[in-house]
Parts: sequence; structure tokens; C-alpha cells
Amino acid sequence: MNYTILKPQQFGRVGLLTLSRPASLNALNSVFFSELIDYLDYILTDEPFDVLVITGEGKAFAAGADISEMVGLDPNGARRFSERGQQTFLMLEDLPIPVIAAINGYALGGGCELCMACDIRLASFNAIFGQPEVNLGLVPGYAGTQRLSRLIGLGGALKWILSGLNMDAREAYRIGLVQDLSEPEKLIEDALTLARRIATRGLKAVRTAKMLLRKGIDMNFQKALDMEKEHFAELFNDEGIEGMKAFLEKRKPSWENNK
Ligand code: DAK
Repeated sequence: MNYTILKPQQFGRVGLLTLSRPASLNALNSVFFSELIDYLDYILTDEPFDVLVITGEGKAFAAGADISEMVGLDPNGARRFSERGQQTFLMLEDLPIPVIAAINGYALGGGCELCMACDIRLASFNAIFGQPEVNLGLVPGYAGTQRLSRLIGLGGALKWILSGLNMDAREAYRIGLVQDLSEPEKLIEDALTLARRIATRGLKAVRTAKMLLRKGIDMNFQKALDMEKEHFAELFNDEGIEGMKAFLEKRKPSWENNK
């Protein structure tokens, strides 16, 4: 598939995906969703890299769902529209590899929901976040009502979603929505550095840890501990043994991705 909005690049074992529709502040339209589904399918099938970084071109990460497309929907169309976005962002969240959002500017509405479906959020100091849907007489429709409360707690999510206010990057960092802040010109470099760091750890361990954290949060605690125990044990077959031996022998583990 030829992409018109997505610009994929690859740096070794790290993928960088740039949303490129800057004239519309990377508003998420149906072409974007078709391209993203295609790209996620490619990652799942070909496993081209071990960590993905997502960013936006220009002054926005993404300024939300494309309002000019949404305005023509009736309630049934809106349900399908919401479902497609929810499913696509779930597919992104469920990728076996870690995904880092490098948030370069506006991350509003669907754009904020997109970064919340990523595993780690790094933002530039000039990023702006918000769920402004109530200003349009809407509610978040790509799982924002569910992911924001899981990330920052129910009280904070209620405050931001009910008020439709925007928050700056420092506030987003303070409340734990983003994990780190960068100077705008260093954002991508910082995101790629973190991605490379993750991509040179035990790959099976990284994927297992992501899955345990992601799945465990919605599970009964004891069941989540059982799941952790089983997956911990599985790592004692190969990667984990090599990692521990390497430590004791004061050398680098000889994992494929670490040579
Ligand atoms: N959709 C479409 N176009 C957008 C857009 C958006 N979300 N955001 C910006 N643009 C377009 C503008 O219309 C403008 O286009 P032209 O007029 O040049 O053709 C261009 O991008 C540049 O924008 P501005 O001229 O407004 O730029 P400024 O720097 O002055 O302002 C801004 C930047 C981010 C403050 C402003 O653009 C803004 O407020 N944008 C809208 C932000 C917003 O409200 N985002 C939330 C969208 S609603 C659901 C499913 C999904 C959703 C909800 C329900 N269900 C089906 C239940 C999700 C909803 C949303 O995401």
C-alpha cells in the first residue's frame, strides 16, 4: 500500500512512524486509519524491528479526529467511526513490541487518545494535551474515557474530560500522562535513544514485560501473579539464562540483537 499520510522509516531495529498531514495538524481521517491498520499488519507479519516510535510532522502530534469528516455522520455512522478507531488503537496497544509516542505539539482529542494507546509518552516542552470533545458537544470516542483514567486516575480524567481544557507539557508530566520532557529539537533523538536502549535488552523479556503489564492491569491480582510466575519461569530456558551467565562472567549477553 502506498501511504499518503504515514511516513515510515527504520533505523536498525527501531521503526519511526511520522504522521504527515501538517496542513490539517495531522487530524485523523479515514485514510489515516486505513494506512495505520496496513502498517500495523506489516509489523505483525514481518517483525521488521523491535521498538516503534510514533511522532507528527509540524506543530501537531495530531489535533484530533478529523472534524470535517465527523460532521457528516449520523449516530450509526458515528458508532462505526468510533469502533474503527477503538479497534485500531487496540491493535496498536496490543502490538507485541513497545511503542513510544514522541509528542511534538498538539495532542488533542483523538490525537491524545492515539498517544495514550502507546506504551510510553515522551513530549517536547511545547506539547499541548487535552480531550476537548465536550467543547464540540461530543465525548472522546477512541477509548479516551477509559485510558485517561487508567493512566492518571479517575479524578484527573474527570477534570480534564469534563472541562475540555487543554494542559501544557509540564502539567502532563506532573500528572504522569507523559513520562519525560525534551527540548523540541531533541525530542526525536531522545525517543530514538530510549527505543535503542529497549531494543538492546532481552527481547523476549521486553515483550513479556509489556504483555504482563498490559494484561495484568485489567486482571484479578492473584491471577495476574500466576501469569507473571509462568512467564518468569519461561525465560529460564534461553534468554534469561544467557543474561544471568553474562552478568556472572562480566561480559555482554550474546543475544542476537546485542551483537
Ligand atoms: N479536524 C479537522 N481539521 C482540523 C482539526 C481537526 N481536529 N484541527 C485542526 N484542523 C485544521 C483547521 O481546520 C485548519 O484548517 P484550514 O482552516 O487551514 O483549512 C488547520 O488544521 C490549522 O488549524 P488552525 O488554523 O485552527 O490552527 P491554530 O494554530 O490556530 O489552532 C488548534 C490549533 C489545535 C488549537 C485548533 O486547530 C483546534 O482547536 N483544533 C481542533 C482541536 C479539537 O477540538 N480536537 C478534538 C477533535 S474531536 C467519536 C469518535 C472520535 C472522537 C469523538 C467521538 N465517536 C464516534 C463517538 C474524537 C473526537 C475528536 O478528536
